[in-house]
Amino acid sequence: MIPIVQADELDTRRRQDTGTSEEEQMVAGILRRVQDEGDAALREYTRRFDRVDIAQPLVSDAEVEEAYTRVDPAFVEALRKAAEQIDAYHQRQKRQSWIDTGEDGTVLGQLVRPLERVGVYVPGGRAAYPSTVLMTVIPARVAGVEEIVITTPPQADGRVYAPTLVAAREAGVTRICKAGGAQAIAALASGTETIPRVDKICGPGNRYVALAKRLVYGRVDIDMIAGPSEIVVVADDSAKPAWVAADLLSQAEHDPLASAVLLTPSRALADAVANELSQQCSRLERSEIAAQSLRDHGAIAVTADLEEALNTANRLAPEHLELMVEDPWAWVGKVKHAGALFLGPWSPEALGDYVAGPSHVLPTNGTARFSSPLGVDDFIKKTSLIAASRQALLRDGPAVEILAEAEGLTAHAASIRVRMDKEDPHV
Ligand code: HSO
Ligand code: ZN
Repeated sequence: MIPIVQADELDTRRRQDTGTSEEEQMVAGILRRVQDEGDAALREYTRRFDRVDIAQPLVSDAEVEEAYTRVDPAFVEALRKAAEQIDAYHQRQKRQSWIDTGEDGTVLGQLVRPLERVGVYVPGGRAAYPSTVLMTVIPARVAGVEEIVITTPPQADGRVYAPTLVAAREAGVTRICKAGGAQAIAALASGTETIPRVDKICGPGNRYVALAKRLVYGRVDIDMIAGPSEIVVVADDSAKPAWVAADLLSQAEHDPLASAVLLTPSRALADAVANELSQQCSRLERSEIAAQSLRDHGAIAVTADLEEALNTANRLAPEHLELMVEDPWAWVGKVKHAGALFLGPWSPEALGDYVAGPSHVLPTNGTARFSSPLGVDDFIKKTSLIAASRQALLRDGPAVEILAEAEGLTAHAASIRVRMDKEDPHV
């Protein structure tokens, strides 16, 4: 069921789904109405699209507490373990402001400041991953973001999926709103009576959410627009076929559009993994999704050697790259493009999806060529700082004057010249 192909036939470039112009117009209309009419428009869209009447979008503390009674205590415990390890990993990513004093007394520096308010979109129903709440909210909290709002569509009974509420509380969310789709993005981008306008919107969503994020970008910042999940496993004869197959399936079960690829120089391993895949896939709860993913977007390629396997992996720039080879550390230097790298037999991707520590929000669709996993850096910004001494201005002023005059900007030059009087009694 999984195609066996040549390495050079593999290509991650998938058609980007940007939406039709009608959809774009519809989303633009939603953005406009929410901006003009606030909560009233939000309520109406929730009635129309989610078929439920929400008196007001904010989730109360009582609702969150009630959600704890609807989940297994073992789930809360596992979430806490994950949260602790995700927090510890992101603590290491924090950046310090710096200030440097030069010999002439000039002080230069860079101040690191968190964003003030961040919004996280959490999909509803089956696509709701409480783990993604931790993986987006914790990096923001560690960065020092004071207000973190999540918004998620209400279920038919008007409540929010209980595991999402629990994950939000555990992660340190400050406000939870019942709103989904483009209207939720609109509310976060422009603010309503109950939902504050945020500075950045993160999180995955359906095509309408993605379209809305694209349209509000510029007014607010957004994270990446996530594509379907991907894994590339590079393995040699030292790998256990059953383990390789299990890891490929763990990605394939996400989505019929997900992609799982094995690159190996071993023909024997390729055949054994193909065999394992058919056996293990049929036993899965989501076997139909996984089978479709393997058939349409999966592949096994037998390469000339490990070198070629690594080169191919770099060309694909996958979201996840597992190295299940005899000496994985020896190959780390060859990895140029991957969202997250998993080394050795004891590091299945699922460990990273939930508890290892790094965020599982990673660059997809080959964008690991130029972008990074979601982390603390996504929630900070920098301010540069200049405090020059008189000596420095007297020394550098003439250069400024020349450059300013070359650009025809004489007011710039004059602002230097007025300060150049060596006899000035004020200094
Ligand atoms: N593998 C997914 C993340 C995820 N897995 C969430 C389980 N839950 C995207 O990289
Ligand atoms: Zn996953």
